[in-house]
Amino acid sequence: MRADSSSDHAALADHYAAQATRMPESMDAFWMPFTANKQFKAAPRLLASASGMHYRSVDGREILDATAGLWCCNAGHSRPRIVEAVKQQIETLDFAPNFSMSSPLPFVLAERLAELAPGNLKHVFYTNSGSESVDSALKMAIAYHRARGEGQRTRLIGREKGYHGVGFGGISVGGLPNNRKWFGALLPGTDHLRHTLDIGRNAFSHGLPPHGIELAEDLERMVALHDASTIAAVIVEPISGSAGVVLPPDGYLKRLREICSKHGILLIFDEVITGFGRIGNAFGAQRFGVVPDMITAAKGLTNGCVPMGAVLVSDDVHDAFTHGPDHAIDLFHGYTYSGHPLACAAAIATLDTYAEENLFDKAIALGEYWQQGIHSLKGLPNVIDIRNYGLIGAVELAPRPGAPGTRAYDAFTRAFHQGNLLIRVTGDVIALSPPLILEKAHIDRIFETLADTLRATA
Ligand code: PXG
Repeated sequence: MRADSSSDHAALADHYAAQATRMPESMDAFWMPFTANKQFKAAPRLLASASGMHYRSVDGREILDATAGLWCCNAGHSRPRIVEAVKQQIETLDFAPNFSMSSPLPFVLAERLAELAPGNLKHVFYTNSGSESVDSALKMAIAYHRARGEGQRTRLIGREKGYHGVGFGGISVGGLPNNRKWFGALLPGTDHLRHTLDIGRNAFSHGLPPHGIELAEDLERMVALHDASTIAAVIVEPISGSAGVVLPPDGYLKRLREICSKHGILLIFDEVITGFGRIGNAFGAQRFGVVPDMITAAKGLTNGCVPMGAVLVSDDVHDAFTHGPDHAIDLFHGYTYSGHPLACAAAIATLDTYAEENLFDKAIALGEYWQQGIHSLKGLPNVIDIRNYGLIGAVELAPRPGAPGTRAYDAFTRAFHQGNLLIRVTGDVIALSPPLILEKAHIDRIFETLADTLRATA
Protein backbone atom coordinates (compact mmCIF):
# COMPACT_ATOMS: atom_id res chain seq x y z
CA MET A 1 0.00 0.00 0.00
CA ARG A 2 1.37 3.44 -0.93
CA ALA A 3 0.77 6.75 0.82
CA ASP A 4 0.93 9.32 -1.97
CA SER A 5 -2.38 11.11 -1.40
CA SER A 6 -4.56 11.94 1.58
CA SER A 7 -6.97 9.13 0.71
CA ASP A 8 -4.01 6.73 0.68
CA HIS A 9 -3.03 8.10 4.11
CA ALA A 10 -6.52 7.48 5.43
CA ALA A 11 -6.46 3.93 4.06
CA LEU A 12 -3.08 3.31 5.69
CA ALA A 13 -4.34 4.65 9.01
CA ASP A 14 -7.36 2.32 8.81
CA HIS A 15 -5.17 -0.62 7.92
CA TYR A 16 -2.84 -0.16 10.89
CA ALA A 17 -5.64 0.70 13.30
CA ALA A 18 -7.56 -2.46 12.38
CA GLN A 19 -4.48 -4.62 12.82
CA ALA A 20 -3.81 -3.15 16.27
CA THR A 21 -7.29 -3.72 17.66
CA ARG A 22 -8.36 -7.21 16.56
CA MET A 23 -7.30 -10.66 17.65
CA PRO A 24 -4.12 -11.69 15.77
CA GLU A 25 -4.36 -14.77 13.57
CA SER A 26 -1.53 -16.58 15.29
CA MET A 27 0.13 -16.14 18.65
CA ASP A 28 2.96 -18.63 18.23
CA ALA A 29 5.87 -16.40 17.31
CA PHE A 30 5.71 -13.80 20.11
CA TRP A 31 7.68 -15.25 23.03
CA MET A 32 6.12 -13.21 25.81
CA PRO A 33 8.28 -11.90 28.66
CA PHE A 34 7.78 -13.10 32.25
CA THR A 35 4.68 -15.02 31.10
CA ALA A 36 3.40 -18.59 31.17
CA ASN A 37 3.06 -18.54 27.39
CA LYS A 38 1.01 -21.74 27.04
CA GLN A 39 -1.45 -20.67 29.70
CA PHE A 40 -1.79 -17.16 28.28
CA LYS A 41 -2.24 -18.22 24.67
CA ALA A 42 -4.95 -20.69 25.67
CA ALA A 43 -7.00 -17.84 27.17
CA PRO A 44 -5.51 -14.54 25.97
CA ARG A 45 -6.11 -11.12 27.49
CA LEU A 46 -5.52 -8.50 24.81
CA LEU A 47 -5.88 -4.75 25.19
CA ALA A 48 -6.82 -2.76 22.12
CA SER A 49 -6.99 0.84 23.26
CA ALA A 50 -6.74 3.05 26.31
CA SER A 51 -7.87 6.43 27.54
CA GLY A 52 -7.57 8.05 30.95
CA MET A 53 -8.22 5.49 33.70
CA HIS A 54 -9.38 2.74 31.35
CA TYR A 55 -8.28 0.15 28.86
CA ARG A 56 -10.57 -1.40 26.29
CA SER A 57 -10.05 -5.08 25.57
CA VAL A 58 -10.21 -6.52 22.05
CA ASP A 59 -13.61 -7.96 22.96
CA GLY A 60 -14.83 -4.43 23.65
CA ARG A 61 -14.95 -4.38 27.46
CA GLU A 62 -13.90 -1.28 29.41
CA ILE A 63 -11.30 -2.28 32.01
CA LEU A 64 -10.40 -0.06 34.96
CA ASP A 65 -6.62 0.16 35.19
CA ALA A 66 -5.47 -0.26 38.79
CA THR A 67 -1.84 -0.82 37.78
CA ALA A 68 -1.00 2.16 35.53
CA GLY A 69 -0.11 -0.34 32.82
CA LEU A 70 2.90 -1.84 34.55
CA TRP A 71 3.56 0.91 37.10
CA CYS A 72 4.28 3.35 34.28
CA CYS A 73 1.26 5.32 32.99
CA ASN A 74 1.18 7.63 36.01
CA ALA A 75 -0.80 10.33 34.21
CA GLY A 76 -3.31 7.84 32.81
CA HIS A 77 -3.56 6.76 29.20
CA SER A 78 -3.29 8.59 25.88
CA ARG A 79 -3.09 12.02 27.44
CA PRO A 80 -3.50 14.83 24.89
CA ARG A 81 -0.27 16.74 25.51
CA ILE A 82 1.82 13.61 25.26
CA VAL A 83 0.05 12.38 22.14
CA GLU A 84 0.54 15.78 20.50
CA ALA A 85 4.22 16.05 21.43
CA VAL A 86 5.04 12.57 20.17
CA LYS A 87 3.12 13.06 16.91
CA GLN A 88 4.81 16.37 16.31
CA GLN A 89 8.26 14.95 17.02
CA ILE A 90 7.96 11.85 14.84
CA GLU A 91 6.98 14.07 11.93
CA THR A 92 9.89 16.44 12.53
CA LEU A 93 12.97 14.52 13.67
CA ASP A 94 12.69 10.76 13.92
CA PHE A 95 16.17 10.05 15.21
CA ALA A 96 19.36 11.90 16.01
CA PRO A 97 22.55 10.37 17.35
CA ASN A 98 23.80 11.45 20.75
CA PHE A 99 27.39 10.26 20.49
CA SER A 100 29.33 13.45 19.73
CA MET A 101 26.14 14.85 18.14
CA SER A 102 22.76 15.71 19.53
CA SER A 103 19.49 17.57 19.13
CA PRO A 104 17.78 20.13 21.40
CA LEU A 105 15.34 18.02 23.40
CA PRO A 106 17.74 15.87 25.47
CA PHE A 107 19.18 19.09 26.90
CA VAL A 108 15.76 20.61 27.56
CA LEU A 109 14.58 17.46 29.31
CA ALA A 110 17.75 17.09 31.39
CA GLU A 111 17.33 20.62 32.75
CA ARG A 112 13.74 19.80 33.69
CA LEU A 113 14.75 16.59 35.44
CA ALA A 114 17.59 18.31 37.29
CA GLU A 115 15.05 20.84 38.61
CA LEU A 116 12.84 18.04 39.88
CA ALA A 117 15.66 16.00 41.41
CA PRO A 118 16.56 16.17 45.08
CA GLY A 119 19.79 17.69 46.42
CA ASN A 120 22.66 18.05 43.98
CA LEU A 121 21.54 15.34 41.54
CA LYS A 122 21.92 17.72 38.64
CA HIS A 123 23.19 15.47 35.84
CA VAL A 124 21.14 13.15 33.67
CA PHE A 125 22.32 10.09 31.74
CA TYR A 126 19.72 8.60 29.39
CA THR A 127 18.91 4.94 28.89
CA ASN A 128 15.94 3.06 27.42
CA SER A 129 14.64 1.09 30.39
CA GLY A 130 14.90 0.56 34.10
CA SER A 131 17.26 -2.37 33.57
CA GLU A 132 19.63 -0.21 31.57
CA SER A 133 19.41 2.57 34.13
CA VAL A 134 20.45 0.14 36.85
CA ASP A 135 23.36 -1.34 34.92
CA SER A 136 24.47 2.18 33.99
CA ALA A 137 24.39 3.34 37.61
CA LEU A 138 26.32 0.29 38.82
CA LYS A 139 29.00 0.85 36.17
CA MET A 140 29.18 4.55 37.07
CA ALA A 141 29.67 3.68 40.73
CA ILE A 142 32.63 1.42 40.04
CA ALA A 143 34.13 3.85 37.53
CA TYR A 144 33.63 6.78 39.91
CA HIS A 145 35.78 5.20 42.59
CA ARG A 146 38.41 4.27 40.03
CA ALA A 147 38.44 7.84 38.68
CA ARG A 148 39.15 9.03 42.23
CA GLY A 149 42.00 6.59 42.74
CA GLU A 150 39.98 4.04 44.74
CA GLY A 151 39.84 1.36 42.09
CA GLN A 152 39.60 -1.40 44.70
CA ARG A 153 36.07 -0.31 45.55
CA THR A 154 34.20 -2.63 43.22
CA ARG A 155 31.78 -4.53 45.42
CA LEU A 156 28.05 -3.89 44.82
CA ILE A 157 25.53 -4.46 47.59
CA GLY A 158 21.87 -5.08 46.86
CA ARG A 159 19.14 -6.51 49.01
CA GLU A 160 17.16 -9.71 49.30
CA LYS A 161 13.83 -9.40 47.44
CA GLY A 162 15.25 -6.46 45.46
CA TYR A 163 14.26 -6.08 41.80
CA HIS A 164 16.58 -4.06 39.62
CA GLY A 165 15.59 -5.26 36.19
CA VAL A 166 17.05 -8.10 34.21
CA GLY A 167 20.53 -7.10 33.05
CA PHE A 168 23.38 -9.12 34.52
CA GLY A 169 24.17 -6.27 36.91
CA GLY A 170 20.56 -5.89 37.95
CA ILE A 171 19.96 -9.58 38.65
CA SER A 172 23.30 -9.84 40.47
CA VAL A 173 22.35 -7.16 43.01
CA GLY A 174 18.71 -8.23 42.83
CA GLY A 175 17.27 -10.60 45.35
CA LEU A 176 14.52 -12.58 43.63
CA PRO A 177 15.64 -16.22 43.39
CA ASN A 178 13.69 -17.06 40.20
CA ASN A 179 15.34 -14.18 38.36
CA ARG A 180 18.83 -15.34 39.40
CA LYS A 181 18.99 -19.10 39.59
CA TRP A 182 18.70 -19.80 35.85
CA PHE A 183 21.51 -17.53 34.82
CA GLY A 184 24.74 -18.93 36.12
CA ALA A 185 27.31 -17.33 38.36
CA LEU A 186 26.19 -13.72 37.79
CA LEU A 187 28.51 -10.80 38.56
CA PRO A 188 31.27 -11.56 41.03
CA GLY A 189 31.67 -9.35 44.08
CA THR A 190 28.09 -8.71 45.09
CA ASP A 191 26.34 -9.19 48.40
CA HIS A 192 22.86 -8.60 49.79
CA LEU A 193 21.34 -6.87 52.77
CA ARG A 194 18.48 -8.62 54.48
CA HIS A 195 15.04 -7.66 53.21
CA THR A 196 12.62 -5.70 55.35
CA LEU A 197 9.41 -7.73 55.00
CA ASP A 198 8.33 -8.81 58.48
CA ILE A 199 4.68 -9.84 58.44
CA GLY A 200 5.07 -11.32 61.91
CA ARG A 201 5.69 -7.91 63.47
CA ASN A 202 4.22 -5.51 60.92
CA ALA A 203 1.10 -7.15 59.41
CA PHE A 204 -1.63 -4.69 58.38
CA SER A 205 0.49 -1.62 59.17
CA HIS A 206 -1.03 1.58 57.84
CA GLY A 207 1.76 3.17 55.83
CA LEU A 208 5.36 2.56 56.82
CA PRO A 209 5.91 -0.43 59.10
CA PRO A 210 6.94 0.58 62.60
CA HIS A 211 9.40 -2.27 63.19
CA GLY A 212 12.70 -2.97 61.49
CA ILE A 213 14.90 0.13 61.41
CA GLU A 214 17.65 -2.06 62.89
CA LEU A 215 17.79 -3.95 59.55
CA ALA A 216 19.75 -1.00 58.14
CA GLU A 217 22.59 -2.06 60.45
CA ASP A 218 23.00 -5.05 58.15
CA LEU A 219 25.16 -2.72 56.08
CA GLU A 220 27.58 -2.46 59.00
CA ARG A 221 27.72 -6.26 58.94
CA MET A 222 28.70 -6.11 55.24
CA VAL A 223 31.34 -3.52 56.03
CA ALA A 224 32.73 -5.69 58.83
CA LEU A 225 32.83 -8.68 56.47
CA HIS A 226 34.17 -7.08 53.27
CA ASP A 227 35.73 -3.85 54.56
CA ALA A 228 34.36 -0.53 53.35
CA SER A 229 37.42 -0.03 51.14
CA THR A 230 36.10 -2.76 48.79
CA ILE A 231 32.50 -1.55 48.55
CA ALA A 232 31.48 0.76 45.69
CA ALA A 233 27.77 1.16 46.20
CA VAL A 234 24.54 0.04 47.81
CA ILE A 235 21.43 -0.11 45.64
CA VAL A 236 17.92 -0.35 47.04
CA GLU A 237 14.40 0.44 45.93
CA PRO A 238 12.91 2.91 48.42
CA ILE A 239 9.85 0.65 48.12
CA SER A 240 10.27 -2.73 46.43
CA GLY A 241 7.55 -3.22 43.87
CA SER A 242 8.14 -6.49 42.08
CA ALA A 243 8.78 -8.44 45.26
CA GLY A 244 5.19 -7.71 46.17
CA VAL A 245 5.48 -4.24 47.69
CA VAL A 246 7.97 -4.28 50.53
CA LEU A 247 8.02 -1.03 52.49
CA PRO A 248 10.99 0.47 54.30
CA PRO A 249 10.55 0.48 58.07
CA ASP A 250 10.22 3.97 59.50
CA GLY A 251 13.69 5.58 59.59
CA TYR A 252 15.42 2.74 57.71
CA LEU A 253 16.40 4.69 54.59
CA LYS A 254 17.83 7.58 56.61
CA ARG A 255 19.94 5.15 58.58
CA LEU A 256 21.17 3.51 55.37
CA ARG A 257 22.20 6.95 54.09
CA GLU A 258 24.13 7.65 57.30
CA ILE A 259 26.02 4.39 57.14
CA CYS A 260 26.87 4.85 53.44
CA SER A 261 28.15 8.37 54.07
CA LYS A 262 30.22 7.25 57.04
CA HIS A 263 32.03 4.67 54.89
CA GLY A 264 32.31 6.51 51.56
CA ILE A 265 29.88 4.10 49.90
CA LEU A 266 27.60 5.47 47.18
CA LEU A 267 23.87 5.09 47.76
CA ILE A 268 21.74 4.40 44.69
CA PHE A 269 17.97 4.63 44.92
CA ASP A 270 16.24 2.58 42.26
CA GLU A 271 13.16 4.74 41.71
CA VAL A 272 11.87 3.07 38.57
CA ILE A 273 8.59 2.57 40.42
CA THR A 274 8.70 5.20 43.16
CA GLY A 275 9.63 8.07 40.83
CA PHE A 276 7.24 10.54 39.24
CA GLY A 277 4.62 10.94 41.89
CA ARG A 278 3.86 7.37 42.85
CA ILE A 279 4.27 8.14 46.56
CA GLY A 280 3.96 11.94 46.46
CA ASN A 281 6.76 14.29 45.38
CA ALA A 282 8.74 13.85 42.20
CA PHE A 283 10.88 11.11 43.75
CA GLY A 284 10.62 8.85 46.77
CA ALA A 285 13.89 10.39 47.94
CA GLN A 286 12.05 13.62 48.65
CA ARG A 287 9.12 11.95 50.36
CA PHE A 288 11.53 10.05 52.60
CA GLY A 289 13.82 13.06 53.11
CA VAL A 290 16.92 11.15 51.99
CA VAL A 291 19.25 12.27 49.20
CA PRO A 292 21.03 9.38 47.46
CA ASP A 293 24.07 9.79 45.19
CA MET A 294 22.22 8.47 42.15
CA ILE A 295 18.61 7.76 41.21
CA THR A 296 17.64 5.28 38.53
CA ALA A 297 14.38 6.03 36.77
CA ALA A 298 12.23 4.86 33.82
CA LYS A 299 8.50 4.02 33.48
CA GLY A 300 6.71 7.21 34.60
CA LEU A 301 9.42 9.31 32.96
CA THR A 302 7.53 9.10 29.65
CA ASN A 303 4.24 7.94 31.14
CA GLY A 304 5.11 4.58 29.66
CA CYS A 305 4.43 5.60 26.08
CA VAL A 306 7.95 5.57 24.64
CA PRO A 307 10.68 3.44 26.26
CA MET A 308 13.09 5.61 28.22
CA GLY A 309 15.13 5.48 31.39
CA ALA A 310 17.53 7.84 33.11
CA VAL A 311 20.17 7.94 35.79
CA LEU A 312 20.22 11.13 37.86
CA VAL A 313 23.73 11.69 39.12
CA SER A 314 25.13 13.97 41.83
CA ASP A 315 27.61 16.75 41.08
CA ASP A 316 30.22 14.85 43.06
CA VAL A 317 29.88 11.61 41.07
CA HIS A 318 29.62 13.41 37.74
CA ASP A 319 32.54 15.74 38.39
CA ALA A 320 34.90 12.84 39.12
CA PHE A 321 34.76 12.08 35.39
CA THR A 322 35.50 15.57 34.14
CA HIS A 323 39.13 16.08 35.10
CA GLY A 324 40.66 14.87 31.83
CA PRO A 325 41.62 17.02 28.85
CA ASP A 326 38.78 18.47 26.76
CA HIS A 327 39.11 15.81 24.07
CA ALA A 328 38.82 12.91 26.56
CA ILE A 329 35.54 10.97 26.62
CA ASP A 330 34.02 11.27 30.13
CA LEU A 331 32.37 7.86 30.35
CA PHE A 332 32.79 4.88 28.02
CA HIS A 333 29.14 3.97 28.18
CA GLY A 334 25.90 4.78 26.35
CA TYR A 335 23.21 3.39 24.06
CA THR A 336 22.28 4.13 20.45
CA TYR A 337 18.95 5.37 21.74
CA SER A 338 20.22 7.34 24.78
CA GLY A 339 18.28 10.61 24.57
CA HIS A 340 16.10 9.51 21.64
CA PRO A 341 14.14 12.55 20.39
CA LEU A 342 10.78 10.76 20.47
CA ALA A 343 11.33 9.64 24.06
CA CYS A 344 12.48 13.12 25.05
CA ALA A 345 9.39 14.67 23.48
CA ALA A 346 7.18 12.21 25.34
CA ALA A 347 9.02 12.86 28.62
CA ILE A 348 8.79 16.66 28.36
CA ALA A 349 5.07 16.51 27.65
CA THR A 350 4.69 14.02 30.49
CA LEU A 351 6.40 16.38 32.94
CA ASP A 352 4.18 19.19 31.64
CA THR A 353 1.11 17.04 32.32
CA TYR A 354 2.28 16.12 35.81
CA ALA A 355 2.87 19.82 36.58
CA GLU A 356 -0.33 21.13 35.00
CA GLU A 357 -2.48 18.65 36.94
CA ASN A 358 -0.43 18.69 40.17
CA LEU A 359 -0.16 14.92 39.92
CA PHE A 360 2.81 14.67 42.28
CA ASP A 361 0.49 15.85 45.06
CA LYS A 362 -2.18 13.28 44.35
CA ALA A 363 -0.56 10.40 46.22
CA ILE A 364 -0.59 12.49 49.37
CA ALA A 365 -4.00 14.09 48.79
CA LEU A 366 -5.66 10.71 48.14
CA GLY A 367 -3.33 8.62 50.31
CA GLU A 368 -5.62 8.52 53.33
CA TYR A 369 -8.68 7.52 51.28
CA TRP A 370 -6.64 4.89 49.44
CA GLN A 371 -5.36 3.56 52.77
CA GLN A 372 -8.88 3.26 54.19
CA GLY A 373 -10.05 1.55 51.01
CA ILE A 374 -7.36 -1.08 50.91
CA HIS A 375 -7.52 -1.84 54.63
CA SER A 376 -11.26 -2.45 54.28
CA LEU A 377 -10.23 -5.78 52.69
CA LYS A 378 -8.88 -7.02 56.03
CA GLY A 379 -10.81 -10.09 57.14
CA LEU A 380 -11.67 -11.30 53.64
CA PRO A 381 -10.76 -14.93 52.85
CA ASN A 382 -7.03 -15.73 52.81
CA VAL A 383 -5.86 -12.14 53.31
CA ILE A 384 -2.75 -12.32 55.54
CA ASP A 385 -1.35 -8.82 55.12
CA ILE A 386 -2.18 -5.46 53.58
CA ARG A 387 0.48 -2.87 52.83
CA ASN A 388 0.13 0.66 51.48
CA TYR A 389 2.07 3.85 50.92
CA GLY A 390 1.26 6.78 48.62
CA LEU A 391 -0.78 5.32 45.76
CA ILE A 392 0.74 1.87 46.11
CA GLY A 393 -1.09 -1.02 47.68
CA ALA A 394 -0.55 -4.72 48.25
CA VAL A 395 -2.82 -7.48 49.46
CA GLU A 396 -0.94 -10.63 50.40
CA LEU A 397 -2.85 -13.90 50.26
CA ALA A 398 -2.04 -17.16 52.00
CA PRO A 399 -0.62 -19.50 49.35
CA ARG A 400 -2.56 -22.65 48.48
CA PRO A 401 -0.74 -25.62 49.92
CA GLY A 402 1.63 -27.00 47.29
CA ALA A 403 0.54 -24.45 44.67
CA PRO A 404 2.03 -21.07 45.52
CA GLY A 405 0.97 -18.18 43.32
CA THR A 406 -2.16 -19.85 41.94
CA ARG A 407 -4.59 -18.19 44.33
CA ALA A 408 -3.48 -14.66 43.42
CA TYR A 409 -3.33 -15.59 39.74
CA ASP A 410 -6.94 -16.80 39.90
CA ALA A 411 -7.91 -13.51 41.53
CA PHE A 412 -6.12 -11.66 38.73
CA THR A 413 -7.95 -13.50 35.92
CA ARG A 414 -11.29 -13.27 37.74
CA ALA A 415 -10.84 -9.53 38.28
CA PHE A 416 -10.01 -9.08 34.59
CA HIS A 417 -12.74 -11.24 33.07
CA GLN A 418 -15.58 -10.80 35.56
CA GLY A 419 -14.71 -7.55 37.33
CA ASN A 420 -13.35 -5.56 34.36
CA LEU A 421 -10.46 -4.56 36.61
CA LEU A 422 -6.74 -4.80 35.83
CA ILE A 423 -4.61 -5.68 38.83
CA ARG A 424 -1.09 -7.13 38.98
CA VAL A 425 0.06 -10.18 40.88
CA THR A 426 3.49 -11.40 41.87
CA GLY A 427 3.54 -14.65 43.77
CA ASP A 428 0.56 -14.49 46.11
CA VAL A 429 0.62 -10.72 46.38
CA ILE A 430 -1.87 -8.50 44.56
CA ALA A 431 -0.12 -5.22 43.80
CA LEU A 432 -1.95 -2.01 42.97
CA SER A 433 -0.53 1.20 41.49
CA PRO A 434 -3.30 3.14 39.76
CA PRO A 435 -2.78 6.14 37.50
CA LEU A 436 -2.43 9.26 39.66
CA ILE A 437 -5.40 10.86 37.91
CA LEU A 438 -7.82 8.57 39.70
CA GLU A 439 -10.67 9.91 41.79
CA LYS A 440 -12.39 8.65 44.91
CA ALA A 441 -15.07 6.90 42.85
CA HIS A 442 -12.35 4.85 41.12
CA ILE A 443 -10.89 3.91 44.50
CA ASP A 444 -14.32 2.73 45.64
CA ARG A 445 -14.76 0.68 42.49
CA ILE A 446 -11.27 -0.90 42.76
CA PHE A 447 -11.82 -2.10 46.33
CA GLU A 448 -15.44 -3.17 45.81
CA THR A 449 -14.41 -5.28 42.82
CA LEU A 450 -11.40 -6.64 44.66
CA ALA A 451 -13.55 -7.56 47.65
CA ASP A 452 -15.99 -9.46 45.39
CA THR A 453 -13.03 -11.11 43.66
CA LEU A 454 -11.45 -12.24 46.92
CA ARG A 455 -14.77 -13.60 48.23
CA ALA A 456 -15.11 -15.64 45.03
CA THR A 457 -11.53 -16.95 45.04
CA ALA A 458 -11.15 -20.05 47.14
N1 PXG B 1 14.10 -1.37 38.79
C1 PXG B 1 12.91 -1.44 39.39
C2 PXG B 1 12.77 -0.98 40.79
C3 PXG B 1 11.80 -1.93 38.70
O1 PXG B 1 10.62 -2.00 39.31
C4 PXG B 1 13.23 -2.23 36.78
C5 PXG B 1 14.28 -1.75 37.51
C6 PXG B 1 13.47 -2.65 35.36
O2 PXG B 1 12.83 -1.82 34.47
P1 PXG B 1 12.60 -2.30 32.96
O3 PXG B 1 12.15 -1.05 32.29
O4 PXG B 1 13.91 -2.78 32.44
O5 PXG B 1 11.56 -3.39 33.00
C7 PXG B 1 11.96 -2.32 37.36
C8 PXG B 1 10.83 -2.88 36.55
C9 PXG B 1 5.81 -5.80 38.46
C10 PXG B 1 6.79 -5.36 37.42
O6 PXG B 1 4.81 -6.37 38.13
C11 PXG B 1 7.76 -4.45 37.76
C12 PXG B 1 8.71 -4.06 36.83
C13 PXG B 1 8.66 -4.56 35.54
C14 PXG B 1 7.67 -5.45 35.19
C15 PXG B 1 6.72 -5.87 36.13
O7 PXG B 1 6.03 -5.55 39.64
N2 PXG B 1 9.69 -3.20 37.27
